[in-house]
Amino acid sequence: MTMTITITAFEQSPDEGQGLARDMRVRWALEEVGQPYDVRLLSFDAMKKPAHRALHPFGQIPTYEEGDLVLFESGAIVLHIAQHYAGLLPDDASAKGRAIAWMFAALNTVEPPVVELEQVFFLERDKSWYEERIPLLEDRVRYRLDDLSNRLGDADWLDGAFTVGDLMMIMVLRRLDGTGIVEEYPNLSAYVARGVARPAYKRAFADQLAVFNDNSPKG
Ligand code: GTB
Repeated sequence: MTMTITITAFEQSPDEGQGLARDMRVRWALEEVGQPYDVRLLSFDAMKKPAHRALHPFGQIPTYEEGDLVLFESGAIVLHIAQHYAGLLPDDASAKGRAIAWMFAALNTVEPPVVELEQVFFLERDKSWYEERIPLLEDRVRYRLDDLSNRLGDADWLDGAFTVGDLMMIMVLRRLDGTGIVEEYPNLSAYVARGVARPAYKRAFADQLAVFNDNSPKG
């Protein structure tokens, strides 16, 4: 018997529907494996209330509920989906291990400098060090993307067929939208374009955009 899957997302995402909040990676994974899901939308206030903190110790989105199972952390959620439903991991045990390694590489090796850049960009613009710090942080991102680009080469995906590793890496690279950095690497730019052209991505993106349009102050 299939159990209903419920995830949480922002009622009003600060990214205005650009699909940069971390529910997008969970939505995309669920679309890839063809699992329907419900979404519980949360205000910033509700995210910090005990009812939500019981599901997520840090009072954040996304969370994932499926029967008795409650998960937080987008990486853990996407890995759970990939391990329990076909479509995001290869059958071969070694290839599966490598796909999971790429997922962790996206989260632990590539995303941290991307998030650091993003945070300075959004939160420290008025600081005296801003102009000096941004190029340093951009170079830290390039340091990772140089290697990622070299490894990808002219392949379509990181290791054979599309996997959860590509899904997570593409979501992390998308966080650089607007900086022009990914565009410095034509193969990474094409890689992201291939990811976002996938029908599952498009469905997930449209669903999170609809939330923003339905809940935006002017909408
Ligand atoms: N490590 C956790 C995970 O991967 O699940 C991080 C979860 C997280 O950062 N959640 C954010 C959140 O709940 C939303 S996604 N923030 C509220 C809080 O901490 O109080 C991060 C995010 C937010 C907004 C944009 N944006 O507007 O572009 C992009 C990403």
